[in-house]
Amino acid sequence: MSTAHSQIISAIPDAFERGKASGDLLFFPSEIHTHSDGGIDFQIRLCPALLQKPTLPTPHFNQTSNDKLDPFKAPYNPNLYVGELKDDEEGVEYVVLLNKFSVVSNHILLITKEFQSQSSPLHPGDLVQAYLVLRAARKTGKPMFAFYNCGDRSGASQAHKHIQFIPVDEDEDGPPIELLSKAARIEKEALPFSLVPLPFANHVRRLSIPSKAPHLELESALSNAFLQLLDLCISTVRHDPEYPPGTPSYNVILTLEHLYIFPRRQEIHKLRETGDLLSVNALGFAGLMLVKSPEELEAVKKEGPLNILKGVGVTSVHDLQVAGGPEFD
Ligand code: B4P
Repeated sequence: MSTAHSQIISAIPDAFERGKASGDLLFFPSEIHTHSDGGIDFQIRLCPALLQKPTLPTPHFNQTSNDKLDPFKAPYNPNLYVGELKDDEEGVEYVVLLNKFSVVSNHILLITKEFQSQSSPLHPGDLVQAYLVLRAARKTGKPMFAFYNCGDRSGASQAHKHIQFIPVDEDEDGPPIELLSKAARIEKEALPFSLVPLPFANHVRRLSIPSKAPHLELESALSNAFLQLLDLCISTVRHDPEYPPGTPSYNVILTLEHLYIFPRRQEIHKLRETGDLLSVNALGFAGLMLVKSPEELEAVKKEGPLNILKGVGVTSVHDLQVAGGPEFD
């Protein structure tokens, strides 16, 4: 395992405390409410303090940088800076920053040093570096999972390419959705599958990557899996006559064992009960929802997280076409 990735993981806790103490990292306390829906134990995080979060302008997801609005452009705030990584094969450099607006401790972002668009797909180097961060995190007993909000209907608020990482409990290998994927019995690991209990399109690939796989093998396994899922995502949205024109939006989740893509129709869900607008990002599809008031919490429980995700996701058209589709224990 690479020293660079281990060093990043080891540097996070001190950097987080430093960021908080400096006042440059804002931490918003929250409490978790578990709510079971469709076999997934959703964690709904109630975070009233987020109502105090400053409202930032949401830039358009251009292919070019808008320096004035880009918080991920050098020079980096030393109180949010964790370290740097380089993908030697692709020659791409990355910076690891702490999330300035943290709801979960030690939430980090892997950003491209040069501007790349958040509407662009994950490239082989992005996938490899993200996977190596996850591997280092698991090895040091501080497991994490990664997510990527791609496109302007995905819940993303920043246009500069950034993959995010959130820690999970030591005895967990990923977010709540991972349990469903682990339980899926599939015939061929090299084929994508869908989690059929979910009432929206979802494309998943199991990753069986040996821990000592050389860089090229890792890169090929991850980029092949990603391209398979992206093809399915594009074909899913093409089957939807009402899908808005333009580049599709989607959410990506990466764990050491699975890669997921969820096509997105819209960013915001209007809650039936309260009329509140709920912004959903990849974390919602991972099984982690965020609400800002007890009323919103009750409204989410009543409407059901899966119905909410169905509202912002896309209808599935591929379930019946999946070779060796999953069975569940
Ligand atoms: P995006 O992909 O653009 O969007 P996001 O995660 O949905 O965050 P958003 O900014 O929309 O925040 P929201 O109020 O919904 O990610 C951009 C990331 O960069 C964010 O993490 C943002 O905080 C961070 N960022 C912005 N400016 C920065 C700067 N100058 N330096 C460093 N980082 C900067 O949600 C508030 C927070 O809660 C977000 O961090 C979000 O990721 C997190 N969150 C959402 N749902 C959650 C859940 N269920 N559990 C835990 N955390 C959750």
